[in-house]
Amino acid sequence: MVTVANFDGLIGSTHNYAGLSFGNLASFANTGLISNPHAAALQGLEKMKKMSDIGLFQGVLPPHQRPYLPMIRNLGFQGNDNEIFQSAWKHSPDLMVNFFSASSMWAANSATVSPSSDCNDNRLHLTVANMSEMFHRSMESSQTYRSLKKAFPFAKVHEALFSHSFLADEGAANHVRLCGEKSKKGVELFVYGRDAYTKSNSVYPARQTYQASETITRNHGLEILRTVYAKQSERAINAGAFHNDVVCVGAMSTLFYHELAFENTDKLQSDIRKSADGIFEPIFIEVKESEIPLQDAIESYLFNSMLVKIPGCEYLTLIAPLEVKKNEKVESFCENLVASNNTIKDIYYVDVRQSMRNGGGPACLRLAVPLNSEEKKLVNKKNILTESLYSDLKIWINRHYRKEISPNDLRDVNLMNESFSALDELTNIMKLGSDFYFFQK
Ligand code: SUG
Repeated sequence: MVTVANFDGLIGSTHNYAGLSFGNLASFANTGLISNPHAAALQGLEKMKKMSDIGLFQGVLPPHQRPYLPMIRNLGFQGNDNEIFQSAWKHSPDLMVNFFSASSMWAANSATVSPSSDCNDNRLHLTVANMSEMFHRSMESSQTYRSLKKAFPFAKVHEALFSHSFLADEGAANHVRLCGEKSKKGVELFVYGRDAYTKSNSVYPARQTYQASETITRNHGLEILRTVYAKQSERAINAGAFHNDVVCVGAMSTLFYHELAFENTDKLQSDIRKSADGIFEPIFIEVKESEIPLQDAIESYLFNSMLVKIPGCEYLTLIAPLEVKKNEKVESFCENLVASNNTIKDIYYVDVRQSMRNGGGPACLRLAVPLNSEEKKLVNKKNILTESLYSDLKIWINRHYRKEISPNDLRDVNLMNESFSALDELTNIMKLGSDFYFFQK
């Protein structure tokens, strides 16, 4: 029996609004706002707790070292930690903001995951995302690799693809796995924004290439017959759908998406039908532009809801951001959907507003990992959200996290020292191993 576990990124203590992601409208619009890392981390933790309380398997991935000293040193700044901190702020303030981003919280971008039943060696495969299109995110991959190896010691964790725009890869945010109730096999859908050989005309960056997706399918040993590629529409990218998971979500045999999400929706549907032949009947829930205009879909992040099967329920439940309720059109669409649809029959709301202001909704915050019953037992215990880890993390957040960070506060050396003391303590709470954060110093 395969269940989908969710591993959320624990939100780091330097969470701030630096407007680093061009093409991500929320990140851009909220540049310079004062952030609240304490509230952000608690919102993320409460979301995890809620998922665990409703019976889902909930995991936690630790935040990364921020500010990221190895990169500051790599750029030629010399001296002890305090000296490189001061000198990099003096000479390269625009660079420095990148090293503070708490962006590893968006675990959907940590890796692409293929369950063991889809892979030719019957092992769970994960490929760490290189995030090569965004400088502040491209430095996540080495720590993500160590983190995933630790959490899934039994799995084949692949290092990130070579970090170049040609192989730009943003992980599970551009990947959906569909399956039926009976067969173990599923269909894997890879969504890309551009072909690396063709010039892209999109105003905003297309952050996933076809070549990256294709490489992952080879490395995971997926069946060609059960693999589908689809191109994101340029219109969606230019409207602010920087990842496909901003306009599409799938679970079990259901794909729920906006009419304008893909370049060729008819082809997408027929390719999925062909790939699913003999194992399940796909269900497509397409939301028309006339029902919810793309702009409302992106502002409310409706499609960045998680679509989950709660144990004991025959149907699927949407775990939506509170922002859906703020948009009358989207909220009333959702009410009608759950009342009239046989597949998605319930909706829960979660408050992840601090993350949302940087363009990260409920689905961005988690990496979905389908696990069979044997694999569930092999997950590193310290990565599983238990009552005791939940309460330790809550105390830890209350002790270490600030309630305000303004752009200017990033220049405060105490913020670096506070962040490192917090990570030191987390090393112990999650038994990460003494070299987890500071081995590269
Ligand atoms: O990569 N925002 C993230 C949001 C990622 C959302 N993930 C998914 N859709 N799966 C990004 O654009 C903003 C950081 C800043 O501006 O400081 C940021 O990186």
